[in-house]
Amino acid sequence: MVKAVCVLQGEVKGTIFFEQVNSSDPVKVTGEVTGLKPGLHGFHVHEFGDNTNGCTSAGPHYNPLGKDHAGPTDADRHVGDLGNVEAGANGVAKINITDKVIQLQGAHNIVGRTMVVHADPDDLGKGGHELSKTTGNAGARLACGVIGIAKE
Ligand SMILES: [Cu+2]
Ligand SMILES: [Zn+2]
Repeated sequence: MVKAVCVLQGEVKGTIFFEQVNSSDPVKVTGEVTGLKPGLHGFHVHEFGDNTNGCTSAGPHYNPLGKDHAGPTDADRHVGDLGNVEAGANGVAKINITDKVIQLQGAHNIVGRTMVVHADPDDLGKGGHELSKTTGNAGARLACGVIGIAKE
C-alpha cells in the first residue's frame, strides 16, 4: 500500500488523500475542499511540484503521453485529468474518486506533482472552447498543493 496526501492552500482550502495497493490497482482519492462556490470545479494533477510563484508554477496538466485534455473516464486523456469535484450549497466538496490512470508508484507516479482545484467547471474536453482540449476551460487556479508521501 502506498499513501500520499495533499494540502490545498489558496482562496479555498482542502485536504486530499490518495491510496494505492499495487501498481496495477486503481488509486482511491478522498478528502474535501471547503470555501467553494456551489457547483462543479475542475480538479487536476498538474505537471510540476513547484509552487514558487503560486499555483501558476505547477505548469500544465500532467500529460506524459502527449494526449488531449478529456474527462477521467475517457480512454485518451491527460494522466492528471480527474474531472470535477462538486460543492454543495455549503461550499464543501466531498471527494471520493477511484481512478485507474494516476499512480502512486511507477511510470505515472503523481507524488511530487501538484493538485489544483479551479474556479470553474472542467468541460472535459467537450465544450468547444479554444481551451477545451488543453485545460477544459476550468478557469483560475483557486488552490493548489504538492502531493507528498503520507506518514502511514
Ligand atoms: Cu487544473
Ligand atoms: Zn487535462
